[in-house]
Amino acid sequence: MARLIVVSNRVPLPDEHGSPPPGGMAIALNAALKKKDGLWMGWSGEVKGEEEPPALITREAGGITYALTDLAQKDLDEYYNGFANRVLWPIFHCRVDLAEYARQEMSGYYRVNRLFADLLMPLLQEDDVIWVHDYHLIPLAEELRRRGCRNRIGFFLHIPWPPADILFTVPIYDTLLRGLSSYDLVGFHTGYDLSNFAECLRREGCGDLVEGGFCRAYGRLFRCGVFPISIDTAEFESLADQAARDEALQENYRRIAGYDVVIGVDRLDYSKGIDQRIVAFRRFLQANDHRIGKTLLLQITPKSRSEVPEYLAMQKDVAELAGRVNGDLGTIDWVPVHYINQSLGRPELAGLYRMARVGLVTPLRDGMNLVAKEYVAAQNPHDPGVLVLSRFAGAARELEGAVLVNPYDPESMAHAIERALVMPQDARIERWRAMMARLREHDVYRWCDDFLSCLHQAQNTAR
Ligand code: GDG
Repeated sequence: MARLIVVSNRVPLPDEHGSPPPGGMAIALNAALKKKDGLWMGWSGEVKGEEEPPALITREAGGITYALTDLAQKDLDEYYNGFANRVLWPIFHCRVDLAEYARQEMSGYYRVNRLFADLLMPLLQEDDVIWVHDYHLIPLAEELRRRGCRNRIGFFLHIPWPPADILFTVPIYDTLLRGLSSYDLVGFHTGYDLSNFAECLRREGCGDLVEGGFCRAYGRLFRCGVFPISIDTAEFESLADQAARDEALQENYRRIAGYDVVIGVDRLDYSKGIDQRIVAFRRFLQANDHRIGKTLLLQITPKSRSEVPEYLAMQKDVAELAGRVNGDLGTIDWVPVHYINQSLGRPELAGLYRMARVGLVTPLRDGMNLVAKEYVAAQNPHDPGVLVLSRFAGAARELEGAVLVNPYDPESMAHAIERALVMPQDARIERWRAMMARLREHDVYRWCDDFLSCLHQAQNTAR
């Protein structure tokens, strides 16, 4: 049996009982790894001294081998905080204005990819299948091939692929494009991402899609496809059911249970449109007097990437904005924006999704957005809430029962919130059923199986 090797920047490690950490993707990949005697490689999350030689620490848990490496501070600053999160992340989310390109960080990015290739090569067996995740590791296949690796290697991009003119603002965009041509399979969330990728190749004059799900580029023929990621739908449904019966949790929610709750859940990230959402919520309250004192926005936003300056600045901006709306509109007994800048447990999150009448998921751009899917899966089938979803989230291409909005237009968002709140029950049920049917059929296990079965058939060849 071919082993499965997963490589990602961070590795979600199991707890002391060997159970995978919460989160659909980690659970699905763990299940696939367990079936295939698998190995998961990535950064340990620890920083090592500059002088210490690179090394892999391996450990077994729950039938999976974890191979982890520490990174030097300089590597981390240049590869992760630098090129990955200050160039690729903003540009792939069409925020060219926020990209800070530095040649040195780009070399750090390639240096860490070479390090990953050096460390992984000795662990590989002849028929291992390798699945590389996300923008941190685009050059990994090319580096492995240089070291003689002939295994099947797949790549999945968790974030959007940008339009050509946006990608071309990265000074080394051609090296990134070429790097992808070393994979056997390159996967995206949506057809839009795939067609942007193809457009980049065409405009560069170095390739295009060809029939049958293939791409010909830089003299190579490899597979390309669309694999929309999803959630563990059944698990989320059952978490929400349990939360609805959990007296302690319900007691916790008592203070907000009498209000119409509109919920937002996002990592603190400028791509998620959190400040635009708060502005739209203020507009909604101002335009709908009868909602004053009766509706609140519950915005749950764990901190992320605090080492990157844009994220630190945003932390302050969002907190100030929430405070301003509360100061301007709040009363002694009503706080319009409940802003929680911490991570909550998944059962609690599921319970809050269930109690919220509106799921307000309005990223400015998002590869998929799992929160939108979690909100749907957590609803009460007899009295579901309404998903208000940005048209710029990958999820908008699947969740046809959502009320779609333009997150740049506060008026239309304000209008959509009111429309969601007054939507009759039968219309809510009809919309919810359509979305839930999709999520039941296309859960994260299906995503994982679809990608891996395509990868098993794929083979990069010179053409
Ligand atoms: C990237 C792409 C793509 C959030 N707050 C809490 C919490 N969360 C969980 C949510 C959800 C996850 O974090 C966020 O997933 P998203 O998909 O919304 O966003 P990214 O982190 O940006 O992920 C994205 C994804 O990769 C997968 O391919 O969909 O487009 O950007 O699961 O529930 N979880 C807990 N407490 C919180 O406070 N427990």
